Amino acid sequence: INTIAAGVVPYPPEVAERYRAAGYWTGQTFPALLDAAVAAHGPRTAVVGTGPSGPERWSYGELDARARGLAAGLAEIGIAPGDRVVVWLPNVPEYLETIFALFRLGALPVFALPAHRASEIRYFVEHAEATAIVTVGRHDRFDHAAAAAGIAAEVPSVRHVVVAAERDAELPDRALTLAALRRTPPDRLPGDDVDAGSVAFLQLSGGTTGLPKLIPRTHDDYLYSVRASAEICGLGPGTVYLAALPAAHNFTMSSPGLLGVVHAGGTSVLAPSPDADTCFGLIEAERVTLAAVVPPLAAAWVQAAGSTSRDLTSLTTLQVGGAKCAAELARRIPVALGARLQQVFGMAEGLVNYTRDDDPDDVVAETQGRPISPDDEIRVVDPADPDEREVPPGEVGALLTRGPYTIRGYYRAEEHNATAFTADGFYRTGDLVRITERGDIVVTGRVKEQINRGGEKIAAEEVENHLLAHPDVVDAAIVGVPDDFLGERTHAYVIPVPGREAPRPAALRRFVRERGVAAYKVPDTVEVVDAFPVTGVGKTSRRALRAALAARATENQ
Ligand code: J2J
Repeated sequence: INTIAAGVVPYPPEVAERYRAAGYWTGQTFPALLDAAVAAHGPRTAVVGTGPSGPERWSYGELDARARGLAAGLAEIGIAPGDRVVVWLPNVPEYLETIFALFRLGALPVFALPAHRASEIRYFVEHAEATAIVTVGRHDRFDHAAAAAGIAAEVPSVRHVVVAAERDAELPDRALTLAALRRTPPDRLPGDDVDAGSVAFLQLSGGTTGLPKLIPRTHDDYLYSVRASAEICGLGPGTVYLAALPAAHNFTMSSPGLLGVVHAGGTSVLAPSPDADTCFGLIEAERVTLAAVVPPLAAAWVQAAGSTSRDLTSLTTLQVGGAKCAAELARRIPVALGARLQQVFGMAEGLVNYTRDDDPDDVVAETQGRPISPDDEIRVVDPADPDEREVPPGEVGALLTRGPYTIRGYYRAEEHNATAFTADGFYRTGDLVRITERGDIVVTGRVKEQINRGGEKIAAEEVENHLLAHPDVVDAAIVGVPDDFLGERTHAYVIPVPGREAPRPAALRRFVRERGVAAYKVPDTVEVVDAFPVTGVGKTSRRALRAALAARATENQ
């Protein structure tokens, strides 16, 4: 079976053929990935974590039995191959059970982050025409199940809300518990016959425009990146991986992440929270060997390591990615944590770069590594040149990429795709980079209209649109300003409707939060102004305005 094709930009057939011939695309599907793990490592521990019913520890055999049983229950309520299902779960073992159940069904997870709130989830549900939402009850002082039920009541495509909760948990109308859907695991399920060239799931983009984008990834392309990542990072059955960041983030999932661990037959430990206290406790208790974090977390862990009584000696590698890791921080990591650093520069659209184990220390500290695949094509071009000519070797330019696991288009986004991709299929990453003589990538900045708040991506326009929804606001501009801890935080300039009382900064922040957006998108600071306090950009682009405002806000720090 082929899952979905409408709204997906396929790889050109001759390119797909080349990737198959080169051995990158092997025809392996997600169900086959789990089959292989069960066959080779059945009794080994696949996942450790705390779910709604308490601590869990499942072998590969148990994970598979649960996934099959849940798949059967989901099929019974009408979830079918090709259906999109929004997975809105924190780091609980049921996350893995759910995604493999959906893969076993040939249904497509749409990965939401636990921090997302109703306005984002509603958009994913509508854009993907999802038929179900899988979530938890109360988590992080927010009732996910109630929010999901509210969306289900408004969006006609959604027929079910499934909640990872105990069987007797109190649930909103129309919601079912995941436990109530568990059946006797059947031998065969529709996903066993899925075509590896078809789309396996929809991943989220960091976003640069008013609306987030969905990223369609195929079994073939994604699992190539997972297997190759597992090899680069030296994963094996002895690997114990700590998922400190949200499980659904592309980094945690695939670089080499939870799926790389399944491929290698190792153990994944799901951290309920990324703080040093929780994670150091888990590292000690489970003898964690590998963990992945964003730079602000790495800094917090380095700090905490000075006074911890926990035994961290099992940790051999700390991966840092999602945002630029300062060289000073990079150099402190091995000293403070007794672990090797690996820098990871990746994106949910595809391309992932790693520093390698045998790289010199300076390369590991100062570069963001090099691509996974010999067939990752990299072009560094002059961002101001309409013909996008390459800059001379070693100079800074905008990074374009194409390759065996980089998408050719966002899901149902024809108009945006026309600017996000070149005519010959390169993805415009929006990152500014230079390539060292050795061929390593150094990220130096970006040209995209996105703020990277400690690894969490914020599209300026999306937040501006929320501010513009306020009746007393006529215009708004969001800019990123340097922050010691996060690398960058957000500052909003807001112009009130003339003649009316200007809304207060705190009220505007509350307004954005109450529209139901992830907390990390709420502007860190708001400044109410009569006019944007920069001159000379009046008639130019929004981008030029933001750049000038950001420069000004930074100067005023
Ligand atoms: C500078 N900028 C970085 C880095 C990502 C592995 C790791 C990270 C992501 C990810 C991912 C950076 N230094 N080391 O998907 O599989 C910024 C760039 C990039 C954007 C992508 C993975 N690592 N970035 O962060 O889709 O701007 O993926 O284009 O969330 O994060 O963001 P995202």
